[in-house]
Amino acid sequence: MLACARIGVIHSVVYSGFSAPALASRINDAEAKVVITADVGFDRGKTIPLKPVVDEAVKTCPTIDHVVVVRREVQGPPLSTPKEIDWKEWIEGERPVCEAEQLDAEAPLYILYTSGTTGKPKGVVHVHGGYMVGTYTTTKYVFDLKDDDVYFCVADPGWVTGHSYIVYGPLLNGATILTAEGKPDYPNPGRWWDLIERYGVSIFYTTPTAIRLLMRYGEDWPKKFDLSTLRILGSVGEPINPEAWEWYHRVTGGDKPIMDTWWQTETGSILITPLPTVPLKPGSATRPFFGIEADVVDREGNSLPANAGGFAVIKKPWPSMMRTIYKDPERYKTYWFTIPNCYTAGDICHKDADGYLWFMGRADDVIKVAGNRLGTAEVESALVSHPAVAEAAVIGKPHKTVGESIKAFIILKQGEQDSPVLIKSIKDQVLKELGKIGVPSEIDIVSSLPKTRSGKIMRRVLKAKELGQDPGDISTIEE
Ligand code: 7RM
Repeated sequence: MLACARIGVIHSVVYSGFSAPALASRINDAEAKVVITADVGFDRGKTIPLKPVVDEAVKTCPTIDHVVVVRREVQGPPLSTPKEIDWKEWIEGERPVCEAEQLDAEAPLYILYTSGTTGKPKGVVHVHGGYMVGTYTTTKYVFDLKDDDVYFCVADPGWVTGHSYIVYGPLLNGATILTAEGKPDYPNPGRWWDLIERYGVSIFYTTPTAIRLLMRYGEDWPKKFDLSTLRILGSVGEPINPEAWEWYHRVTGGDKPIMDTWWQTETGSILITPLPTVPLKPGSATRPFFGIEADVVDREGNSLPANAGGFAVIKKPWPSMMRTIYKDPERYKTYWFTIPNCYTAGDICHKDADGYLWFMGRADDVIKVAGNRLGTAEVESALVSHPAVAEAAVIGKPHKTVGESIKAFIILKQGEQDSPVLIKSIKDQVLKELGKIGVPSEIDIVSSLPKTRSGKIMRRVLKAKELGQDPGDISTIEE
């Protein structure tokens, strides 16, 4: 990524789990000339071949001149020259210094494909100047970055968080970063806590889904390690439910502020977030970063009063906003013309009396029960506040009398058993938290949920399956 930025080449990082057709469609949309791949990847102790997927994909990619292979296996198959190049041989003998290409601030830096709910993935385009301003500034102030910090972000580089908060933001600040391959519970659920102790990590940035995964294994794992070097914590990717917030806070010492950062691939950098000095409310991303003007509005763009649910919008441009959807300017316009005079994020949200923003999920996922709009996050948060529940996903199903009924899919914590008594007590918990309107009429106990690589539950896949419909693009699904 950095080498490309240096010489002014546009990069497009993709998730290593893509199928050959999913990879080919992104290569072809971008008209890429070079693919860089590892021969294999490693996942939970297994070796995952990557090169064969690339081989299959490039058969249908006429623009590709070269495939560069980073060999991680000791004994790999021979490469077919001259099209295929061994990474090590490629860089051997190269000069250690390379002058930076001088570019216009608006020159494209990268394209990152993000899945739309339907149809083909969108190529979000970021540019050199504004993106650097946004990622540099937010990393510096949101994480109060100091020279002696060790900064650890566990995102996947194929997700925008990896771009902005492993690579560009921290490195523009000259930060010392730690990055680790693999899953949080492999070889055991102490993996990240162990790394924090070993490297003296002071800033740790992760996702609610990872926290909930680790919660399943209990508090003994973090307790085994010395986490006293931690100073500031971060969360990104979804609303963090209060249970997960409290757990994360407690196991890391009980006194470190958690920066719940709201942003999107399209925004490039964090827009709604606390700073370390801002009073926190678990579950709220608090208020806009400086320079950002955000609001909660109705469909016509009218500002809503405190506590009323509506659409999250940004009311003026900001440096790191995407500049276009690659080769699809019409699709770009939908962000700016859905609600007049602002950028529509596609999230539903409410603002409390202190001006704190509470994100409740994607507008597409809103469930309407007897005229009441419920955010998926509200119901899921109520479900996981039950001590036996580890993860929950809810969908709306068409219902004759109330419009939609709620169906929940639940993963139980280790050692818990499905039973009618348990289901009843889970429903009672939601009743207590949200009232009758939020109680699911159906609950299925499952062992996993369809998620993206960044841990977002793909509710539309659950819904399509439930209703016997076509799930659309599922290339970003992790399992
Ligand atoms: C960074 C990233 C964007 C969507 C966004 C929201 C959700 C992300 C938070 C959040 C509540 C948060 N980019 N989202 N962060 N919701 N609180 N702190 O995730 O393009 O992959 O997704 O993620 O729905 O629109 S993304």
